[in-house]
Amino acid sequence: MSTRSPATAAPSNDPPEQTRTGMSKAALKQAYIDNLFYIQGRFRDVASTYDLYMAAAFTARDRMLERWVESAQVYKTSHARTLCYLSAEYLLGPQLTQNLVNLGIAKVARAAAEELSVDFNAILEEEVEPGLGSGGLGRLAACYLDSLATQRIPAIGYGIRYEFGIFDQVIQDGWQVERSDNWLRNGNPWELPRPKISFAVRYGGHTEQTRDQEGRSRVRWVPEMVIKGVAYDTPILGYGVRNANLLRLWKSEAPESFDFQTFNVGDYYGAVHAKIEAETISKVLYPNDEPEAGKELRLKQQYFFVSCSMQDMIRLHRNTVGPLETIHQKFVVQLNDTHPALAIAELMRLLVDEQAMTWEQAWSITRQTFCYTNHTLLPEALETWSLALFERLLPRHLEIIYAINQEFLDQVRVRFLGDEARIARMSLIDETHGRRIRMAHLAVVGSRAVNGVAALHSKLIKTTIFKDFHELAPERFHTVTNGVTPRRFMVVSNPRLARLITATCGHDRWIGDLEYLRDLETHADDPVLQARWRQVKIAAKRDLACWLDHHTGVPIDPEAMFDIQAKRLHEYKRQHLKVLHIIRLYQRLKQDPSVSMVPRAFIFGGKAAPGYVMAKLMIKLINAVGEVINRDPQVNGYLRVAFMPNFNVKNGQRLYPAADLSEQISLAGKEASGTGNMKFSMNGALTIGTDDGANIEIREAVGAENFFLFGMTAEEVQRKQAEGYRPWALYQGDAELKSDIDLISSGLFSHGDPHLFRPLTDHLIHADPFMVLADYRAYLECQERVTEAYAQPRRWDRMSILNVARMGRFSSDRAIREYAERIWQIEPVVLDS
Ligand code: B1H
Repeated sequence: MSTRSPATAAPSNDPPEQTRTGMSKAALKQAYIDNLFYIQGRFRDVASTYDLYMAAAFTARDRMLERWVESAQVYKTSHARTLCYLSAEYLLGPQLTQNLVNLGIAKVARAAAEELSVDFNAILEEEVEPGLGSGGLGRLAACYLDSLATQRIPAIGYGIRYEFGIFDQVIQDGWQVERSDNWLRNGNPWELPRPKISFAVRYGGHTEQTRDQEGRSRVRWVPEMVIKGVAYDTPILGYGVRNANLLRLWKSEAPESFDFQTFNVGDYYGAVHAKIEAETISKVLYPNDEPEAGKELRLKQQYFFVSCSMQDMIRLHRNTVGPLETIHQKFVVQLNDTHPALAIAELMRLLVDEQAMTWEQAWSITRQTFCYTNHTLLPEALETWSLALFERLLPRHLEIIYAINQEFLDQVRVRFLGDEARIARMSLIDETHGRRIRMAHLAVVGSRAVNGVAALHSKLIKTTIFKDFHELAPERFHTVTNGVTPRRFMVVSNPRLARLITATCGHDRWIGDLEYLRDLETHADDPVLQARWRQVKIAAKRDLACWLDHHTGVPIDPEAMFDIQAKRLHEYKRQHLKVLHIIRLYQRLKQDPSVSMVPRAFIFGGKAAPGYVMAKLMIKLINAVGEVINRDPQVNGYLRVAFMPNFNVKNGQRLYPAADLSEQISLAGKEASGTGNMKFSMNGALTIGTDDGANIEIREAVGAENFFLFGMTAEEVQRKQAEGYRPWALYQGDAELKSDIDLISSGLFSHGDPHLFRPLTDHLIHADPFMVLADYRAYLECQERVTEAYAQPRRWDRMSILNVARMGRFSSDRAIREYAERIWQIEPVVLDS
């Protein structure tokens, strides 16, 4: 193609009015050329790969907008409820392939591009993913957006348009180094700025008592600072349906480009400073596990997006339905953890102060509007805000929270006469650690439904952090086990497997209803399928090995067992337990070079919070052990260790299809659900895992004989901790364990420096809060069973096929249907045609 005018594709067979968004190959080619020309201002000969990517993205987007407008029109006239999903994080991942799959044109679009001599894989590599989340919680929100649209639930996802998402991780000398993620630098073709949809957000100042015209007392908030939130919309398509929903992210701006009043009195620099301060609010995502750092800005962020979202919800209600008294019938708000829990106080403020509603009516509406999902029991992740900071930033909201608390505690007093200890435990204000606001208590008190994210987790919240609340109102507690979208984590990331499943089942209905994977079950022993299954796996392993070699310099034999642990680095997830296993195998080989072993490639991926010193040391340890093992010809025929840098959605999509073994080894009771466990298993990896989170339900679903379970149960953990856990005794009592830890302390992995890993080894021996030592022996024994099974390929293949066949339950479609039916009471809205 060597053209200067855009109109060069072959004539289209679509009717003329359809050419812009036609789905035929000819229409796609024409649209592609047009977009390259009219949007990028380029013709083929001078177009960069990035221009080609943008043209492809706009070609997809045009088709998405058509569905989106249609959905908006139908939703507006239907009386269906709308779900507002409030989340501080959305880890969307690359958009192009996902959108083509959901449009149903993945194949034809690729063919169209190739006929134009465009290397489709190269343009996919060009895409920068929006990393607007830090881990499972953010990715869950993205899976739920996909499934909400697919299940035809009218929904708006609300969040923050961070200018910098989760940092990019590079590994230097074995250490994690953070690089800022400037994902917007080349523009974002998927979003539509909505400068006219903007709201004022206020901070600071004080409140005043006033009276309205009827003489009723009112509160007026006189803020110190006012900024503006502007909407940026991203359309979200469903799969196999015409429904499209909306992700609306807020960007903070100064109300005017300059504060002219200040400017006129001569404080030009002050005015510019105020503008910068406003823009700072949506500037950067905070990685979690960051103790205390940047707290004030984080609270500002939370209030910022929650205030814009609640104002927008009221505006939408006004535009469509009308009387504010019915807003809870039109909208349900789901809080993704406590990060948006301020929305409860904000809706109260808007209704009472700005809409002049009575407190009683406003509270009744608010209580019927919100639902809250808890994602963690870890004490350090349970959000609290210092009262002093809160009062300084949000004085009116503090008054509202006090009023909610007083009314709530009065009820508790009546129910549990004289139980003052209970009052103190349940209060929204924690008086034990210098006065702090407990966001989880606000979320529970202000919601009509509270849920955990897996069966065990939901049971634990009822018996630990929310025990008192459960006693007060047990009917409000629910469980919805997490799920992940098979579109992204099977169809997009593992097309070979998707094709094989479709060919074996004789249909592709499983993509829209994952229970249909059951059709694979009867073929689990079929040697022909098993051989193909193995080919698909080895091809994915080859792809990953090639990528890892290129990016880490570690050569890996695709025939080795790929044993993968990919998730955030955290002590409770116990990457160091995995390292102890590797060191054990290493020592076994060194002590007896004639010993034969199933070759294994240990592959890790994951980011550590920048301020989490121990997690960063764990990354260094993995790389240090890898360096010694990979270099040693005596062992490197059997063992390899690689650390995939920058584990994000895109890189995750390279890992899941290639895994033979999935490591889900958190201390029982600590991982609320886990979702990586589901992604691996859907791609045919077998799981070695503890009795924790969704592992338990995965094991039930796939069958105990197809799952490698080890370690203590959550109850045993609790008992052991109550009895007094003594890691030192375990260390002294197990010679192999001792020698594995001692090898780390010896300096072998740190060029002779015995101090480098001391903080880690000392902590294990003397404190070991996540009981690595207690599960060490059981883990090693279980790994023996893994090795034994892997040595029998037909048995392994059968187990792998059955894992996939029985994963239907872990589709996010099922999770969303449960939310819609049991918690939200929202009906699907079917679009014609
Ligand atoms: C999960 C978080 C989280 N639980 C604080 N909690 C954050 C906490 O930025 N922060 O301050 C961010 C995230 N993330 C995860 O949620 C659980 O650990 C997983 O077990 C679970 O699968 C996932 C989704 O429910």
